[in-house]
Amino acid sequence: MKDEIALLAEALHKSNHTVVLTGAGVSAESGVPTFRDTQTGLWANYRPEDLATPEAFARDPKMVWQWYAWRRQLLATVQPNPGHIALAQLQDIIPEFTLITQNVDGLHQQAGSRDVVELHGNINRTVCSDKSCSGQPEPGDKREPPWCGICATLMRPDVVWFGEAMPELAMRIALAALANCELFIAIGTSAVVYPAAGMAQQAAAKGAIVAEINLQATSLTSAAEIAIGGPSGKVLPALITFLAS
Ligand code: BV8
Ligand code: ZN
Repeated sequence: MKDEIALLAEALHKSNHTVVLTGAGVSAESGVPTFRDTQTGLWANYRPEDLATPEAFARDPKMVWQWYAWRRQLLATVQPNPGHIALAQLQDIIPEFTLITQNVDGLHQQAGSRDVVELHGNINRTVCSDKSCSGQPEPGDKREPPWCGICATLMRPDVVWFGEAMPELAMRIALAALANCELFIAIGTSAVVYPAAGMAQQAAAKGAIVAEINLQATSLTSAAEIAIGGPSGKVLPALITFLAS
């Protein structure tokens, strides 16, 4: 693994603009179950793909709201791990750096990363189900989900569900970064969910070097010039140490 880390450090030194795409694997060492891990406890018999949809919310808003409330409670007990912290340090070491995340947990920002591109939203934000309304719930509204204080529509988590479009600004920033990056690093993502899963190819099509850090092989691994098999919470700090040496 040392050789690949040296190769990635060299590619980072040479790159004038590096894009990193993270997935749930980067938060795994903080104790956050990855998306494809079987749901534990109360949610063991649900597939995330069946809960994170507008149809599920329309059918049973209370159950979907409680799933997110359970995930928020879990997130309130975890901290960014050394992988998140290393990515925040990397932003200050290399010239131009764009961090795109599929994660909705906000742990990159908690670790100090700036201008994080949240492709799938953020579980800690709640919005009115009517996209044109900026209402928030009345304080003390204990209904599950609470109602919008302006239009009395149901509130929902500010995340992108399956079948929903990406946030416009986040997507615009991501596509602009992919169009001129020289190095693209996919970290802790199974590369299953689109459009994020197609970003490595988009970067490669513009001549970028593609690298991957993951515990397991994914559909990106064979296309990656640099593939590092290991936990991001260990590999990323080792990369920072190498860059600083
Ligand atoms: C859209 C927010 C169109 C909610 C999420 C058929 C073919 C292709 C595409 C589709 C298709 N059918 C439908 C689609 C489109 C669909 C899609 O891609 N489906 C998949 C399932 C096939 N995509 C969509 O619907 C998207 N929208 O296409 O809209 C449109 C356009 C215009 C107008 C209207 C509509 C919306 C996708 C966003 C869905 N929302 N999250 C929530 O969180 O509740 S996605 C969800 O999956 C999470 O955000 C998660 O991040 C993401 C991807 O998963 P990963 O992050 O990769 O996590 P995963 O668990 O899968 O993998 C973890 C990896 O980490 C593993 O590889 C593991 O080995 C590794 N790992 C573990 N530990 C470590 C580690 N690596 C390193 N270190 C470790 N320690
Ligand atoms: Zn409203």
